Amino acid sequence: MKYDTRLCWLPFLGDTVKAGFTTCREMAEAELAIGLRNLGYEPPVCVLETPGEDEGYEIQETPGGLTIRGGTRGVLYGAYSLMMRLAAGQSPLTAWTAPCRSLRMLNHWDNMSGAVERGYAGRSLFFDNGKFAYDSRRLLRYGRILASVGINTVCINNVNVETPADQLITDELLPEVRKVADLLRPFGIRLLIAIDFALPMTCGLTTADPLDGSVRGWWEKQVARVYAAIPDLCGFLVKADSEFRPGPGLYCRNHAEGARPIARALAAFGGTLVWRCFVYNCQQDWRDRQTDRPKAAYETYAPLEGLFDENVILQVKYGPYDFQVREPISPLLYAMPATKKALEVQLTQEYTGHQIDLYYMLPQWQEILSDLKGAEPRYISAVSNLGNDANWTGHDLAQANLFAYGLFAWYAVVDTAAVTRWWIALTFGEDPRVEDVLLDMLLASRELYESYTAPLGLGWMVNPNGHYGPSPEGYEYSAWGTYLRADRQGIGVDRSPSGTGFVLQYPPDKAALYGDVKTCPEELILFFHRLSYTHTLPSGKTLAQHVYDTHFEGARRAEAMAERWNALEGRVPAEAFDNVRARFILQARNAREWRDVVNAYFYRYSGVADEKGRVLY
Ligand code: GCV
Repeated sequence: MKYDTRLCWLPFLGDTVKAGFTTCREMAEAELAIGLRNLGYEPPVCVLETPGEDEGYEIQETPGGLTIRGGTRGVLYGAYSLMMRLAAGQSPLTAWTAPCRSLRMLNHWDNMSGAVERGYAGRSLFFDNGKFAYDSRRLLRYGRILASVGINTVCINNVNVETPADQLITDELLPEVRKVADLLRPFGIRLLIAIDFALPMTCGLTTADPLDGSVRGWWEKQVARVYAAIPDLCGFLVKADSEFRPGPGLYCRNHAEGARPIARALAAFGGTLVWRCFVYNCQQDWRDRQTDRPKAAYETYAPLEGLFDENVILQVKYGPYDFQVREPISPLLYAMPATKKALEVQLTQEYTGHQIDLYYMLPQWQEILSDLKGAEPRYISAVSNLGNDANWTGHDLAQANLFAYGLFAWYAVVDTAAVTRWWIALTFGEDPRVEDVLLDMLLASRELYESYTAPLGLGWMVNPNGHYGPSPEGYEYSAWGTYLRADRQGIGVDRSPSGTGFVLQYPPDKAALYGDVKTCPEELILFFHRLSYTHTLPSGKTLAQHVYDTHFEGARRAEAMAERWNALEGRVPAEAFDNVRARFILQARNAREWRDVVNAYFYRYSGVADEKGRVLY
């Protein structure tokens, strides 16, 4: 069969989705009619809805054919699963499966202008020029792609709700939001809307103080209006007191107080308030050594355990900084066991290569989850990597991150290699040579990217603002709280109990592990400790030599990856071949630049000669 990589991983469904349905069951039957025919599968497939169930499903053999039995949304998930299994040459049968997490969210950072904040795949799928502007056929395909991997909640607007034009719940824009909700409903997808904490003031109130009665009443009225338009809305998403966005701090209220009036208004309609915890002082004085940015979220929220309403979910980034390549898990995720939490990951490659460099995230997510054993958040959210580029994600191979995210969100623990192979087979067919090469490349991509960028958990050596390419001190002289504090003696911040004390926010076993330089995992050693350049790492190398060696090796491997891809010419569709080849060439160049800049930086500060004589400047 002819396949087209622009279609993500469902080429057997073609590029048209039937419209006009209201239920997942109708959608499931329509999709099966197209997909099974294209896959050449003839036995009858029966779709049965199980009363009282929502998302679970099973696929069983019945006389002469197959039966998908599932809940309201489960029947659609079952239909995609069946077709995706057949398409990859697997048995279609599945025992009953239901998701580990009831909210599997995708957050777009799309502005009404059409620009996507931290977007590397073109412009918004939803907005342009201050208006809703989308191709509804493409939005139906978007719904199909998301539903095929079980994503059930999307926020289409940026958490930075900055201009009056970005406020989606106004009388003018709400009917437009409703149309999108209607389009996505048959895919089992509900909307979240990002709202501005200070919206009451944009709309004429003199305050947004959450303890003010008029503010409470105002939110009640707005929420009632929104639910009249979209009765199955999931709820609101809020970024407050964060990076210049207004929040309860303006009124000396804490975040539980800040969330309460909005949460109560939503609760009346069964709605959820997703409240982000990306809170820190972004105007920090570099001389202030008491303030340590990674400590901020825990300091803000942990004391509020038990004070948030039942329908509030705290959305916490996986690391205490901001989606760096290597960070420890945020200590807030181990805290507040009685509070609902969502793990936030970032599919869009803000600090991880801008969808130019290859960076496959599933191994990292699995690592996060295994570290969180016993404290796994019940919900999950990912910042979208999608845009209006023909291939959705800029880099063809970045589609793998969306696919893996959906399965990871559903199953929590997955077989990394099996999921990755499944994506490869669906996207590129079943050529074992292509599978081998791609599997290797994807699974090694994070360590590769890490090896030529900021070393040993240090982070933040990126060019400011854009966050692509090297600039070791790009953030050193600004107020964002991301200091490396390098000098002739050493580099890094001491976060042990005798330093900033950040480690003490962890459970005791983790605090002991990270707090002692002798036990701290090597890959995080500069996150937690300040070390001299001649410090001997567990590998036996000095810090400086480790940096030189990893950077030379990383740049070499990036080059080798580009060559390995070239050998696949003719085995993958020409458009995909060219798309990836062009990016691998850029990645190899980026890796060389990182190598030279980071090595020179460490050499000049340390004066430690490279024992192989390669670092000369
Ligand atoms: C949406 C980082 C990004 C911002 C982003 C912010 C957030 O700081 O650089 O673009 O804003 O995270 O997650 O809110």
